[in-house]
Amino acid sequence: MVIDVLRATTTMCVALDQGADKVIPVDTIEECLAFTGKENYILAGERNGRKVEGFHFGNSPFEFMDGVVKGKTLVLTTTNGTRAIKMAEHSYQVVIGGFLNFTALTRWIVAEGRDTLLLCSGWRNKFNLEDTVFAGAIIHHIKEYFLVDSDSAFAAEKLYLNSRRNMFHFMKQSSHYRRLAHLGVINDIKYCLRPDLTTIVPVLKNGALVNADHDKKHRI
Ligand code: 3SL
Repeated sequence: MVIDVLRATTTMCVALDQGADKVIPVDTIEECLAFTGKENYILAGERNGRKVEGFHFGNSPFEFMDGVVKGKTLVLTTTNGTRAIKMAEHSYQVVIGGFLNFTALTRWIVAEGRDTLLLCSGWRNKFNLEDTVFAGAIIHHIKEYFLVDSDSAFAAEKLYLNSRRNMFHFMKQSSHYRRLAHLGVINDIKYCLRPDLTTIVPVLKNGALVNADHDKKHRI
C-alpha cells in the first residue's frame, strides 16, 4: 500500500470517487505533458505544493469535486506520492488511500490476506509524520490478522495512538503542515484527516488507478 495522506493519495481517492475513469500516476512533469490535448484527459500535479504551470489542476482534493473529473482520465504527478507509486508498481498489487477511505482500505487488506508493505511516501526521501501516523492507524486496526514484527511498525502505531484524539493538533507539528499552511491550504489538511468519506479502494491496473470493485466487475 502506498501512503501520501497530505495530499496525493487522498486526492486520487477523491477523483475516483467523483467519477474519474482512472488516475494515471506519472513521475515527471514531462511524462504528464505527453498527454496534452488527448480528449477527456486532465493534467494535474504539483511541485513543492504548488500547481505546475500549464496544468489544469494542482493537487488539492477540492479541485476534483463538482463533476470536473467525471468520465475523465486524470494524469497526475506529485513531488512524492506518485513517485512512491511508480517505485511500487512492480509489486503483486498496489493499493492506495488515506483517512477518507480508511475502513474500506483496511477491510480490503484483510480480505486479500497477503503480506502487505506500507510504503510511506515521506518528503523528498525523508521520514514524515503524517504518512507514518496513517501507517500506524492501519497497523493498529489490522494487526490481529497479520504477524507484525518490526520496530518501524511498532513506532508508527505508538505515534498513531498518541495522536488519534486530536490528529489535526498533532499534525501542526509536521513540516508539511507548515509548507501547506504557508500556501494557505489548511482546509486541505483538515479534509485529508477526515475519516471514511468514501468506500473507494484504488488499485493499480496496467499503470492506472481504478476502483477495486470496478476492476472486479470487469474481470467477471
Ligand atoms: O508530495 C506529494 O505527493 C504531495 O502530496 C505533496 S503536496 O501536499 O501536494 O504538497
